[in-house]
Amino acid sequence: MGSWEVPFAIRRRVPAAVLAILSGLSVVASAAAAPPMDKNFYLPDAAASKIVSVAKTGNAEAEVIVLTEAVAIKETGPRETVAKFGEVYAFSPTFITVRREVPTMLTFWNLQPDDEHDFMLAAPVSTVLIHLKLMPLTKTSYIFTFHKDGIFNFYCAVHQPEMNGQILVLPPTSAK
Ligand SMILES: [Cu+2]
Repeated sequence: MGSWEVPFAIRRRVPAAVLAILSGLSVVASAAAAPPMDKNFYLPDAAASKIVSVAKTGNAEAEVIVLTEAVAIKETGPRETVAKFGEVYAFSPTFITVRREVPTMLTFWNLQPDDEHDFMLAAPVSTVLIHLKLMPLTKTSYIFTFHKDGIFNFYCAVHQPEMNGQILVLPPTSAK
């Protein structure tokens, strides 16, 4: 495990608060069964899988679709906003609630034809657990099973500081 390096292109766009979260992080290596990925992207390793595990197939008991939305972009404007803020994107929804131990399919729809996004999930202690690449005009699905309660922040590292969200993991219902 080495230290997590924020690529320069991202570093200059990631705000101090996020850099503080990301600094001192350990690299989470790809799970052995994971599909081939760029080395900058990974599923949870053994340690991270104690907090959240993912599967490509299986039975999900819940499903959430997360869109990437173009809030203000060069193709459709508004021009003044793009000039002032640069292109602005957001996840939709930005707040997701799941139950611990309930396999939940998260499907990301990258709606932009020419923009990559990603999904970087951090634990409450701010360790990066998962980093997925979300390719243009592509749906990316994994079944997530959280094993700890709490608030998990997620980020698109490409579009900081604006493209973020939170997953609230609640205890299982008493019926379970
Ligand atoms: Cu993005």
